[in-house]
Amino acid sequence: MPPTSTPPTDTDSAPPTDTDVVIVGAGPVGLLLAGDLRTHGVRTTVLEQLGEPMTESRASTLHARTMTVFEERGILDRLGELPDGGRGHFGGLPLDLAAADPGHRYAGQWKCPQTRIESVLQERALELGARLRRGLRVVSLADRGGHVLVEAVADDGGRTSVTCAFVVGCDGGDSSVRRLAGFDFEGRAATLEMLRADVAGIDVPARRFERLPNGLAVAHRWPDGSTRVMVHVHGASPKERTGPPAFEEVVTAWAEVTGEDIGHGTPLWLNAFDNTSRQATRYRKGRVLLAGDAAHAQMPVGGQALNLGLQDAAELGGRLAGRVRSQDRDDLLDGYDLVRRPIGAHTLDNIRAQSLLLLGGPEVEPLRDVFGELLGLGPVRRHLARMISGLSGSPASAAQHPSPSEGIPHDPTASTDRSSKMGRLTDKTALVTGSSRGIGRATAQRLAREGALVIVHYASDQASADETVELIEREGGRAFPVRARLGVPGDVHELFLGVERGLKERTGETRLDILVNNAGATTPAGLGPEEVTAEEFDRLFAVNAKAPFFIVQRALPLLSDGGRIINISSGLTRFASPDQVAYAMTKGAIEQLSLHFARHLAPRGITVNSVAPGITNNGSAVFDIPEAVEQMAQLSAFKRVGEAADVADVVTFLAGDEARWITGSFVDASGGTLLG
Ligand code: NAP
Ligand code: P7Q
Repeated sequence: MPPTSTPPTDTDSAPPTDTDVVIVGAGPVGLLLAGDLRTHGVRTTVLEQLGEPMTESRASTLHARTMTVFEERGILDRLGELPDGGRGHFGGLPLDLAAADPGHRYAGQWKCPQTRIESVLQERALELGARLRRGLRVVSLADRGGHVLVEAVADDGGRTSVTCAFVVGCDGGDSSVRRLAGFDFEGRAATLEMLRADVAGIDVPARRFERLPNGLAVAHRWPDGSTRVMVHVHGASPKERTGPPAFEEVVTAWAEVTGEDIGHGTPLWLNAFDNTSRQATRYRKGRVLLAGDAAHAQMPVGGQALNLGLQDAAELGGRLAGRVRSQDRDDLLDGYDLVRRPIGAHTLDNIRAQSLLLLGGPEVEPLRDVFGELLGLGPVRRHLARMISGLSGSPASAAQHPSPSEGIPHDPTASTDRSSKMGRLTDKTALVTGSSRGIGRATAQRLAREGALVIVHYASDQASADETVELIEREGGRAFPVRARLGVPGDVHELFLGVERGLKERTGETRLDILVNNAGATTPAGLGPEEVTAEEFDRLFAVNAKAPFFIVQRALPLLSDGGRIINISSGLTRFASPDQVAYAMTKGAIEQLSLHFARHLAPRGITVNSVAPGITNNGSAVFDIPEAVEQMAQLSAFKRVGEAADVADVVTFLAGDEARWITGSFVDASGGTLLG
């Protein structure tokens, strides 16, 4: 009988198990997870079908987020210096992955053969006390209410059984765990096939995704002198296969596409892969979980499959450990599905798009031309590079840049669990002005992650506001956009028409719990104090000072007792920068708003505070220029520019119950820029 999703019935009297967690599959994903579980003291057994570690290196690229995951666990030290993987690509079109975040210490991509990753992860897992049993093929799983009985068959036919509290399938695209537990695996069957081989004794020109009239060819010389060739003949559909392709097939396809004969070479490794795109409809079924390729099948392009899988494991370890410790924390496991499945789905979409660009025939050329043009635009490059690097504004990638608060990011069992359905702000409503991008967007995302229904206010950039809402919804959060240009007559009225209508539709009332005055206008660059006109001065005050005052005034009847007002100021109220004098004056004004309203609203338990960021990456073009970023970074005591998330975390703290005793305060969130 497959395990079911009925609530666990284990109690203190449940029978003792052989181990807490059985991981099926000793690939990179299973081994990373095994090590992580051991750091939390979870008894962990890994069952692997192969008697010996794999000798072939399917994947070899590590992305920025994975590098951070490895660094946090000391795995990078074990791997030693890794070569820079150079520029990346999107569907074969050049894309510098460093564009994701030039300030990130692991911006770009890094090379390490999968065999090396596996051996280091295995060494770590074993040192930490995981048990690894090789040569065992799992043949049945049975939920015995409170524990799972796992049965496996050895190469010699002998049977072994292990009882455990949880099973994690890290057993790849052809996962037995997925099949035995009855997970649905939905998506699209393959339509196109590619052949790969490592071949010794051939000398062909190096090729990076060379599109030729008959197909696509890639050739890359390994340090040992052998050559990795990859070839797709336009339209070649997947064959029924029971094993790897014959070398002759590769030779024929290579000749058809490049006109070159590699038949005299010696094949060292042969492999066929296709553009299958499938994902488990859930990542957890009762006591069985899936991670890596077991949870999602995709074309291996640009190393995304490996990185996605490793990031699944990184998210799961702390959660599963928390659940093993506390029977009432099923929410931790639900959170794993909630966080990782949308990221998987999004990655699969992007891989499908890439496979069309890469493997399509001449008919995709116009699309490639347009894509090539788009990739010339900084924000497009950054968007795609962030997605591939695992640095999109998603919960699992919250550690975009190691920030002080993320010292132990893989222990999500603390009360601040980011994706727990019962967040700290569940049932709260929040208005974040100017949340179409930058600090406002990051704040909206974090408040929503804590359970708040967020009003995403913006002035004109509807597409970006919609994207903020979409990012929130993709993580299971709730949000809606409201448009209102601030600093013009009728602005606050327009804003609250949208706010009240939206709240009424969704909650049946117009109660507002949290107000973040974030929208702000700045002085255009190059406008010195002598050049500021009366109009410019008035505009800055209208948006940055007058509008927040009247927003607070208008919000008073809606604000709940115990509510929160957070005004975004700037470190420039304490740091002299003459070009920004008028802007800084407006921020001085908003700090006064906090001080005096704090006193006024204290009887209602409403706190009012100012948060002052320093230079913060809000996605504007200047943050695409590494030299500029480097220079700006020097102002902070931590020698980096702030990330929007750095500020959003501070705002989210002030929005919570934990900050009830702070009011009328100025909070410096500038990474020590004011320390001198
Ligand atoms: P940003 O990326 O420039 O985004 C500004 C946001 O405010 C957008 O959502 C924009 O909406 C909205 N907005 C601008 N003018 C508006 C107007 N007249 N009416 C309504 N909405 C308007 O912002 P940011 O850099 O994240 O800054 C957010 C806050 O932090 C601001 O108060 C800023 O002064 C402060 N701050 C920023 C930094 C920094 O280095 N980034 C440093 C210290 C303080 P649309 O997209 O629809 O136009
Ligand atoms: O210099 C800032 C700064 C800036 C700018 O860079 C120009 C921009 C982005 O158009 C507006 C802006 C807003 C700011 O709040 C700051 C800022 O807070 C700051 C800057 C330089 C040194 C220290 C700072 O805060 C401590």
